[in-house]
Amino acid sequence: MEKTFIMVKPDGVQRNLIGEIVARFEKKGFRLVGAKLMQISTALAEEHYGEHKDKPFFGELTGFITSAPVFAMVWEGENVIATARKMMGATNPAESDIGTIRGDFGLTVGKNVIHGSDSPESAEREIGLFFNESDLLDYNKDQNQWIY
Ligand code: IDP
Repeated sequence: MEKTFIMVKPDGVQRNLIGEIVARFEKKGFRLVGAKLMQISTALAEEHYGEHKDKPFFGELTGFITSAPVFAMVWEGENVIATARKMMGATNPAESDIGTIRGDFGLTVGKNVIHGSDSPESAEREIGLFFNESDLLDYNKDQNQWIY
């Protein structure tokens, strides 16, 4: 089953949105397989956002993501990578549809509440950066028989 890396960014944690965001993924039918509240180091931030290292906002982005705790998660389910991106909404909250997480809770691209992997390759890389294999649990959820 497909897995993706989802992170409530510092603004989402400070604004008490962890529960709201977890609830949306739970209610959709996805299964939480790992989670932790953590403070990201500069080295991890620079590696995670490595594809943006030449962008003018790279310093702002890594500075922001290391400024306060984040809530890192791994979610599993059919088509979870693409579906989570739809649930998050467009990168810039000004363009995110209402009903999406960024559309409902964000106003600016720098503080857009949530991160989610954008491809299977990113998901594998990001899960590996933030979690050990042993942090991820495989357990039965009886509700799955009513979802699949
Ligand atoms: P994504 O988070 O939707 O995948 P990316 O293009 O990978 O979007 O950008 C990573 C993050 O960088 C965004 O979520 C956003 O917070 C931040 N970002 C993107 N563009 C800008 C910008 O122009 N100024 C400040 N931050 C930006």
